[in-house]
Amino acid sequence: MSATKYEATVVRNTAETQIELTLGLYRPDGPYAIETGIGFLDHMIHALAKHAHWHLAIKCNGDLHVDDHHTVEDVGLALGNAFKQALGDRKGIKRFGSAYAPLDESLSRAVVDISGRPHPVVNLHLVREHLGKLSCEMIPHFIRSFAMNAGLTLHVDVLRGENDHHRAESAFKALALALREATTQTGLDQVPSTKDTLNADEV
Ligand SMILES: [Mn+2]
Repeated sequence: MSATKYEATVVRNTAETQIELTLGLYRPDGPYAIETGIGFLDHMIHALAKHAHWHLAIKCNGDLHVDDHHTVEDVGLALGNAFKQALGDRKGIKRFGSAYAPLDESLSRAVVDISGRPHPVVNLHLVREHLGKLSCEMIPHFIRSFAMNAGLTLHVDVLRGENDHHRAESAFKALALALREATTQTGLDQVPSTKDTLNADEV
C-alpha cells in the first residue's frame, strides 16, 4: 500500500492474471491509464473513475485467450481491495450515498453503504451476449467482485433503457456518483457507525 493518504497500490498476480493497480480518491483531475485488455471494460472503469473523482491506473495482463472471465473478475477484486485500503479507517466519511444517472433513454440508480458488510445486489437487465469483447454476464459480476472486496453494501439497478451500451454506462455512472457522495468528507472526526468501526475485518 502506498504511504500517500487516500491512495493505494495493489499488485495481484496469479497464473490467470497479473494486475498492477493504483487508485487515488478525491482526485477529480485523474489522471486515468486503464488497460485491462478489454476495451469496453476500460470504457466502463474510465467512466467510474471520472465521475467518482478517482485517479486510476490499471495494467492487467490476463488470460484472454481463455475468455474474459478471469480478467474481469480479478480487476474487480483488485479495485475493491484498493478502494478499501485507500479509504483507511473511514473516519469522517459520509458513509451512505445514492444517485441516479441517465444516458439518453437509459436510467440507473445506485445506493451504497460503505459498511464493511459486503452485499452487492446488481440488476442491469442487459440482453446482448457481448458489448465489444466484454461478456454482458461479466458486467454485474465485475460490480459484485468490486463490492465484495471493497466491503460495500451496494444496490445497482437499471430502471429503464433500450440500448445495452447505454444501460451499462448509466449504471457505472450512477455507481460513481453514489461512491463519490458516500466518500464525501463531513469534517467530523469520527467513524460514522454506532460500532465505532467500519472495518470489513471486524464484521
Ligand atoms: Mn459509451
